[in-house]
Amino acid sequence: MRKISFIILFIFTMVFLGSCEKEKPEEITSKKNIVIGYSQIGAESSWRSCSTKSILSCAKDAKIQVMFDDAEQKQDNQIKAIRSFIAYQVDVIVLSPMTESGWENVLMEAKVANIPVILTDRSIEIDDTDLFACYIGSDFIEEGRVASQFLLNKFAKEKVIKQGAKKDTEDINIVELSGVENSTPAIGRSAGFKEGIKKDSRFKIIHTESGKFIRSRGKEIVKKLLDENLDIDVLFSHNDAMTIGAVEAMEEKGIRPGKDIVIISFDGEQEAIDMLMNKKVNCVVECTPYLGNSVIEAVNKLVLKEEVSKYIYSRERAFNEYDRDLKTIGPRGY
Ligand code: GZL
Repeated sequence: MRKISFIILFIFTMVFLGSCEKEKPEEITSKKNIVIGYSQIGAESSWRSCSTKSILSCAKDAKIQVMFDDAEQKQDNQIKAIRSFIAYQVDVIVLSPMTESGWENVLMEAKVANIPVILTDRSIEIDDTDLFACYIGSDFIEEGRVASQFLLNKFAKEKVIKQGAKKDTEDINIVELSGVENSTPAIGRSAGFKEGIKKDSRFKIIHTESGKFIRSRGKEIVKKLLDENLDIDVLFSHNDAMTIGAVEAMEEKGIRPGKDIVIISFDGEQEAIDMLMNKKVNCVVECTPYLGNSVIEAVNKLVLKEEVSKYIYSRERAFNEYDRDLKTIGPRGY
């Protein structure tokens, strides 16, 4: 079934795409038709769907053909797709790796076939970094640090957050809803956040569980914890999809999200920004899905054998309840 969908999707992506956002990547000077193989993780969040569209539409605008494969959240499917791209002798492979390990062999096959690999959105843990041409995406550790800084500021201002708390040194209990285990965003956001909250000994992560970046899993986990009467002061959620599910679980229990439980989230999806404006979420750390321009520019350079920076990090910001300009946030597009 997947093979057929692969071919159909390939035809689809060449026909029904909107235009690329913002400025257009510079036109390629080489004559040949460029073909790239693009292995995408899946469609688990609005963020993911937007990141796919960004790359496909920018490729279309640059007249670059795309062999696209949706791996349906399975690394094995990504490895199979990469082997198909190698067999087809694409010019460049674009890979959003589901998790950080297990890529050495297939990337060595791409190297032997002389096909450069661009990592986008997520990175990999590998000894030989020559096996990929560049990484284009977020600095997730920095995203985690930014989230911790919000929390440090908030609790510095509001010492006592629990009703009837006896002293302002009382522990602040944090539940961590993590993303896909061993994925770069889950590893980085957690590491950056934990590094930051060390500055205030009241912060205690009392429970960590993976919701795999999926809304329904976020809801299930938080419902279970609330049913167990876990004393939660803060929810640290690795993406907006899980946050939205968690908010549903809280409201079904009569708990006021953003007030009874402080909520920090990542991505910057429209629904999360709306919740921030409605005071149901306290901080949203942006993770831009608009990587298409940077990816296609890197493709063009690699085809021309030009130098490409090894790490190309997105510029991102955070939104929180203390911002005075929340109303000026434009449509997010995802
Ligand atoms: C981050 C990306 C993550 C998003 C989630 O770059 O890999 O995966 O934060 C998505 O929404 O599932």
